[in-house]
Order: sequence, then C-alpha cells, then structure tokens
Amino acid sequence: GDLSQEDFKSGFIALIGRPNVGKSTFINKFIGEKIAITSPIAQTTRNRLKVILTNEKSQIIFVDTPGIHKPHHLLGERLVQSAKRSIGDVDAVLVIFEASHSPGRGDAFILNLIRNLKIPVIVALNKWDLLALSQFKERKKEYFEFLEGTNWPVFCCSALTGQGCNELISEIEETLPFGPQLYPSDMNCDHPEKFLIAEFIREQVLINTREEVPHSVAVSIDKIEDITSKKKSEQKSRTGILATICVEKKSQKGILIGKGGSMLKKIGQESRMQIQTLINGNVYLELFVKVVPDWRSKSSRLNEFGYEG
Ligand code: GDP
Ligand code: K
Ligand code: MG
Repeated sequence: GDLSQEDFKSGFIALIGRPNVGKSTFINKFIGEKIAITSPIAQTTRNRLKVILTNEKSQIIFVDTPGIHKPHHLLGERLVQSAKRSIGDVDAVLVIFEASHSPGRGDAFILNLIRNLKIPVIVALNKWDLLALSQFKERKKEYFEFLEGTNWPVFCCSALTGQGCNELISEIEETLPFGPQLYPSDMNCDHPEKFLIAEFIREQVLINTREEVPHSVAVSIDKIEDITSKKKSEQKSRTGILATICVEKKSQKGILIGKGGSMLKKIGQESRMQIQTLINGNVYLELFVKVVPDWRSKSSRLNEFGYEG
C-alpha cells in the first residue's frame, strides 16, 4: 500500500568540522553530482550552502558550513559566526573529524563548541581510506577517548570512496524528526546557478594558483546572457558569462593573469568545463581581474559579495 505521510521524516542537519575534513566532499557524494566546491585548500566554502537529499522515506537538508577556525580578520569572524548560526537553526549536527590524524587542539575546539548542544549529534571519522589496516584499532581508540562522555554514534567512513556512507545516511534518517517534505523532490540545492558559477570560478583560482593567491579572492558574475545562434543550423544553446575576479594586491593580479595571459586562460577553460556540465549547454566565458584593496576588511564589500553580516 501507500507509504503513510506520517512516516515521512525531514529536517536540517549542519555539517560541522575543521577546514578540509571533507564536508563538501560528503555533500557531493550524497547528492551524486558536484554542488559544493571542494579543494585541498582550507576555507573554500564561504557561504552556507543547503543541499537536499530526497527519497521515498525522507528529506535530509544538509547545511554546509565554512570550516571553523580561530578568526584572524573580519572575514574569519564572519565564517565562525556563520557556522555558529547554522548550528542554531538545525535538527541535528553531523560533526566530521579527519581520521587520518589523531585528534588535536583544533578538534577539541570543535568539540567544545558542540558538546552541550540539546540536539542529536552524529560523528563521522572521515578519510578512513587513508589509514593502514594496522592503524584502525589505535585510531578508533584515540577518538573514542577524545569523545568520552558524549554518547554520540560514531561512523568510520570515506567521503571519497563512499565507504560507510550508506550507514551514515541511515543513521541521519533515523535521527531526523517526523515531518513533511519541505522542498520539491527534484531540487537538490538552494542556491541559484549564478552563485554556483562564481564558486566554480573561485575554485579554479584556488586550485591553479595554490598559496600564491590566498583567500583574498572573490568572484562576481557581472552578466549572464543567452547568446544562442539564431541560425537553424546551430541550434545548440550557448550562454555568455562575464565575471570579475577581485584580488587585494596588484601582485596577485599579475599571478592570476600569468605569462601572456596563460594562467587566466587555464582558469577560464577549466571553470568553463564545470559550468557547461552544470547548465548543460555551451558556455562562452570572459574573465576580468580587478584589484580591490582590502575588500575583506570592508563591511560594505563583504555584503556585496554575499557574505551576510
Ligand atoms: P571541507 O573544507 O571540509 O569542505 O573539505 P573538502 O570537502 O573541500 O575536502 C578537502 C580535501 O580532502 C579535498 O582534497 C578532498 O578531496 C579530500 N577528501 C575529502 N574526503 C576525503 C576522504 O574520505 N578520503 C580522502 N583520501 N580524501 C578526502
Ligand atoms: K576545503
Ligand atoms: Mg567545504
């Protein structure tokens, strides 16, 4: 017979963890396509991104948060505020630790932040794939000692390989309250495409320039327009996108453009591929680089780039 509406579960779960533990990778794994941006560089996720996983029994809404760390400037403070605010609005928390390391001071900081929460907490020990068989027992023991007194369920898993992820999803489903479906079944992300396009470009900047252009980079999308040819023979859709990459220093602009424009070309080509997959059509992408001194310290600038205060 029909599945009773009363059996349906739905709710919000915040992903909490230090930078680079794999929060965004988890989200992408669950959804089965690339939504959250991931990179080996910390603080890639700046804005809270909601990702929605719907099946016949439940709707899980993940809230991806920026990695929590000690704030060094205004942007850093906003990242921590944003993470804290996410915890305030949700039904449960998924806290992710990196099993490839023993628990350290940064992990203790996270633990203290959530220790006294009144909502359920689920623990994922991620990157389990990086451990040698001989390390399993010892590392598990370290984390169980670290988490002593919490009674939270603990899952060993790998967001990269998918190992242990189904069990984790089942536990999250169990934990969520009974409730109606909140978003349409085919909606898997709450951000407009424009936001994701900017994030894809920013990701390629971070990947290609590594440490040389740090987190003082922001991307604004200036124009998106349909430039599909009117000719019947060229029916494939084509979207034109103009975007500006803002950096703080003139030297960073130089690095971003590269010798004879080679770096900017590479960033453009690689982000164009990602955007084409996202919007399922051809893309013409034009990138500009602009120096905006000190944008991270200016409140108005932060608002302009979408970082709510
Ligand atoms: P976030 O900052 O917490 O969102 O972390 P990301 O999802 O951006 O991941 C940071 C880095 O760790 C990326 O290079 C990922 O590919 C890598 N990573 C994430 N999960 C795993 C995992 O389970 N195993 C391994 N080996 N690498 C992972
Ligand atoms: K990251
Ligand atoms: Mg992230």
